[in-house]
Amino acid sequence: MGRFTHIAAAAALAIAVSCGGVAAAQELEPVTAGTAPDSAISAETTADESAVAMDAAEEMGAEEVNVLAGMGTKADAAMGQPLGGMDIQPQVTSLGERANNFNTLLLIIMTVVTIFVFALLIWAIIRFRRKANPVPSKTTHNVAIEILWTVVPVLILVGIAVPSFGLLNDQYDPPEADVTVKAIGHQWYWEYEYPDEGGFSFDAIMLSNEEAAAANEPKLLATDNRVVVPVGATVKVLVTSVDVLHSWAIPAFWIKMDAVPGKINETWFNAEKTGVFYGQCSELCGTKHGFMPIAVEVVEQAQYDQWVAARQADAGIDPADLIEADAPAVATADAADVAVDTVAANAGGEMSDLVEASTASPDGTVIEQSAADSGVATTE
Ligand SMILES: [Cu+2]
Repeated sequence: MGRFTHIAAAAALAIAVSCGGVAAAQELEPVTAGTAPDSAISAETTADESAVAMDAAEEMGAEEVNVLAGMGTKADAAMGQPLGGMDIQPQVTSLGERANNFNTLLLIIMTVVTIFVFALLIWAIIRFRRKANPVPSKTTHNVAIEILWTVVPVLILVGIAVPSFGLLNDQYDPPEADVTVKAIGHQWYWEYEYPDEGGFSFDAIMLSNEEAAAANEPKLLATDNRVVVPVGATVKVLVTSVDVLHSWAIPAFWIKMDAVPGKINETWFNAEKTGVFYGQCSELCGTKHGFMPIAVEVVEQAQYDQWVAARQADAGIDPADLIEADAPAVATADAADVAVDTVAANAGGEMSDLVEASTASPDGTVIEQSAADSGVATTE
C-alpha cells in the first residue's frame, strides 16, 4: 500500500505539470492600457475628409454620420469590448466560439487534475509522516503503476491535442477571402489599406477621452476611422509594420497577429454579427503602445458597399477602372507586366517601397510577397 501511494502521488504531479503547460499556451489575453491618452494625436482628420463626410451624411439623411470614418454603428457595451469582469468577451466568429469552448474544457481538465494532485499530496503527507512510519518503505519499482503514470498522461495529452490541432488547422486554412484588409502598424497608430477596392488607405487614430465620451464610445478603444467590413464575409487581414513589432488583435474574433517590419502575416475572420468590435495593439511597441486601438465595424453588405464607394470617391478612385484591372491577365509577358503595375499602383504608399516586391508568374497569377521573407507568400 505504501509504495503505491508514493508512486501515485508522483504520477499525478507529472500529469498536472504537463496539462498545465499545454493549457497555458491557449490563453488569449487582451492588453490593458496604462496611463491617460495624449489628446493631441487624435486631431488627424483633415478638413477635406470632413467636408466629403458631411456631403455623404446629407445624402444618407442620417444624423451626422461621417461615412468615411464608419457607418455610424453604435458601440454595444455588452459586445466587442471588455466586459469589466474576468470572462472572455463573447465571440462573434465560429472559430472564436470553438476556441472559447476549448479554453473552458482545458480549464475543467486543469481544475480536476490540480484538485486530484493536491488531495493526494495532502493525504500522502499525513499518511506517511515519520511518526506513523518508524520503518520507512524501501520500494524502488512497481511495473503496473509505472505503466499507468505513463499511459494516463499520454491519453490526457492526446485528448487535448486532437481538438487543438483541428482548431489550429482551421485557423490557418482560411476559405477564399471576400474582402482583404491590410493593417500596417506605426508608432503609434494603425494604417489600413483595401487593396481589392482600389487601394484606398487611411489612418486610425485613437479618440481622446473627451471625444470618446462625446461619441458614446469606450475610452482608449475608439478610433477616428473604423475598419469597415461586411457581416458574414471572409475577411483576410494582411498584417505588417513599418517600424517596430506591433500586433493586431481583436478579442471578440479570437485573432491576434504580429505585425513584423518587412514581412506580411496573414490572419482572417468571419464575423457573424454586426456591431463595433474593439481591440488593441498587443505587442509592446513603445511609449504609446496602449494608445493605438483597433475598431472594426461589421455592417450589412449594402452599407459596406456604400462606405467603399465614399472612400473610393474620396481617394479619386473610379470603380470602373477597377473592373478592368481585375480582368484576368493573359499569359503573355506584357500582361504579366500590366498585372505587376496594377498591384504596385494599388498598394500605394511608402509600404510598397519598403517591404513589397510584386512578381507575376507566367500564367498571369499575381504573387505578392515580402522581400525580407520569401517563405511567406500571398497568392491572389
Ligand atoms: Cu503597437
